Amino acid sequence: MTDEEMTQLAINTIRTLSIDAVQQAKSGHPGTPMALAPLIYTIWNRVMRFDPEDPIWPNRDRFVLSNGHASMLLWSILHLTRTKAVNANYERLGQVSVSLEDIRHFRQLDSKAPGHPEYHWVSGVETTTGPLGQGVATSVGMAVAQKWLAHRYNRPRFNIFDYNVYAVCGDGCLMEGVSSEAASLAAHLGLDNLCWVYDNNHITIEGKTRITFTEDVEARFLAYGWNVLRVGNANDLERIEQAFEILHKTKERPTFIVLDSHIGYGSPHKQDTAAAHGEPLGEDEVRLCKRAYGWPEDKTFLVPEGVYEHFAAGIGARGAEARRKWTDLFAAYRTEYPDAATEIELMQRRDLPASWDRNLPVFPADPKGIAGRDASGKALNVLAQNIPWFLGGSADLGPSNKTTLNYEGAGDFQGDNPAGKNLHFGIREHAMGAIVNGLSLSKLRPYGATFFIFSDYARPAIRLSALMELPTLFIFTHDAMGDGEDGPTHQPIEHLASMRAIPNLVTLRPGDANEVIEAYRYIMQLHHEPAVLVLSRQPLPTLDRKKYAPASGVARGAYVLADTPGNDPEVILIASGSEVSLAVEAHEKLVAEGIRARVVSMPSWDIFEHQTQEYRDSVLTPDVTARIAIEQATTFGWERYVGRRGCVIGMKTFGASAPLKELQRKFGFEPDQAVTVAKELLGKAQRSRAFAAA
Ligand SMILES: Cc1ncc(C[n+]2csc(CCOP(=O)(O)OP(=O)(O)O)c2C)c(N)n1
Ligand SMILES: [Mg+2]
Repeated sequence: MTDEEMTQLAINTIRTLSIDAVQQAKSGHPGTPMALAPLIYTIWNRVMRFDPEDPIWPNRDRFVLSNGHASMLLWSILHLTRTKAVNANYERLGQVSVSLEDIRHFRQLDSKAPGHPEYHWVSGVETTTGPLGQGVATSVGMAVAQKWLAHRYNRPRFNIFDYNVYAVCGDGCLMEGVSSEAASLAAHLGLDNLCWVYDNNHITIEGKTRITFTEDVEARFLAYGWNVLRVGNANDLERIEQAFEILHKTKERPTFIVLDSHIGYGSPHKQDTAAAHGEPLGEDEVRLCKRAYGWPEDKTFLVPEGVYEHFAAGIGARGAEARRKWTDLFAAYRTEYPDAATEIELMQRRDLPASWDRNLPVFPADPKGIAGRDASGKALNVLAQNIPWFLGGSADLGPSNKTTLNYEGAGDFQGDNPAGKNLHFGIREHAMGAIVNGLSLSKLRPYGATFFIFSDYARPAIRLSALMELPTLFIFTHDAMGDGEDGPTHQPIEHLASMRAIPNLVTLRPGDANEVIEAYRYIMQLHHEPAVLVLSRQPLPTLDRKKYAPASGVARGAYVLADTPGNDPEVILIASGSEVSLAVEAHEKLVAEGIRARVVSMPSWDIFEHQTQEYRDSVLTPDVTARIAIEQATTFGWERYVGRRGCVIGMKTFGASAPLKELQRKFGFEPDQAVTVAKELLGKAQRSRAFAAA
């Protein structure tokens, strides 16, 4: 067999595995794998530096399949390259990541060939994709990370980090706003290590793109500042390879390759139609396709002789050699630069440097206090100096979010200053979320920030962070009505509930400056969960921790902050954030009137839910049914803690534009209100309007 014939056989193996898997599963997307098999073949077998033996080798090229519905491309190539599996502790397991059995069980429970690419479930998947646009946007974070890592760790003769990032996307990805945000920033930053290949097939689910997508995509990317190339035939391997050669020579601009393709290539009845997109071809059409490829029509899941060996001789040999060279290089690097080498190794395991939390401030009691965002700013500036690879920024609200790192030498990340630790995302919250994910997938410790209200604009990426089990951090300030005059467009209501509803996401709303610090202490030690930190704009009294319980209780999600002498409450006030000091004030008043009140500070439902039943019962004593939750957010969900006989002082409407004090009065966020409700619950007062409203 000639080389060319072998290549064609390998490409058709990708195609037919994809076709057979979708047919077997009776669901999935065959058309795009059929069209893009030559592209995937070229990237993997001829271009990428990736060692299937070690899919987490730090200097590997990254591959992102942003059009995640074409997942069979990834399962096929991971299988054919015999990429090995690693576990969540980054240990290599020796077995293959995706077996032929997995592919036979495409989209079935427990198969390592799920519907869409899932990071953390399948080794070799660099990021979870499926929500269109996320993959390409995330790839920008990966490219930023490479630039930052190269600048920090490379030395003369030691190119420890010099990898590229390849992302493949379709019409859908480029219609989504998030990709535009990310593309704009990628060009601004001059990310010449980044390449997006656009599968220009003129088809989406509803039919031809002419019904909805008629802009000049190339001109758009040129205008952003990308280097735009076009390959007019998706089956032309030489041209595809040539385009990547140009990418490698291009400086200071990312590269965008428009690849004209035919969805369902080879299918006599479905090629170039939306029918090839989202359903199995059908038995008869499958046979016709195989005939067109010169494939045995009655064979399924066939990997012809020589195909595994062909990939082993291509990406296998090239990747092994590249990794071997790098491993030797790194050994020499370790001798010359032991500290830098140690940092790189810590980072790979998501560990922190020794004494990462030294100099974290402790705030003295202060009735005037300090804003959550200000305490956070102090913590960030300490942590970023202790942890070199802890970095981040805001979507143009740094001065408001107090997320700017302003210590000497922190610097701004720009194309000409890849050392900078302050990332400027611009007003691009959604891309910020995805880029933060990309940075984290590259093992940096990143944070992104904006007003809590605009978490809506980043939510899809935050959700993926949680799904991927990434230890990212999202800092959201202006957490409630503190910025009163801005009015209801800026006042979060349902946002806490919405964050709390995302599985595996740790949401924290600390009640004073020391709780903010403890929140950071908790967050920084996470390995597999993202965190959302919800902070006040306005000063919150710093509680006297000699009088009240220590802020270290934050690590348990909720804790008894103030209690009755015998730890024997008749009413429990539960609060988070700015309402904690309100609850404490109410507590003082109740105690003065002889009512046995307890205050529970509850910065995090998520953390609390993970405590033992015994601990939870010690905080929320089961037989105390007089419970009041106080939170400047939707009442939605608080029933679980106050029970049927409790009461929630919260929001059931949008807010309003007015000074904070007036809003607090209007919506009942005042200590006297809490006192009244407590008495009502205990049957010690007349039923009031407030109680009826709550
Ligand atoms: C954010 C988002 N919206 C909608 C979908 C559902 N969806 C999956 S594929 C697809 C069409 C994508 O068209 P294109 O990217 O051109 O892919 P092709 O059919 O050409 O492979 C849609 C709407 C999705 N996965 N993500
Ligand atoms: Mg398309």
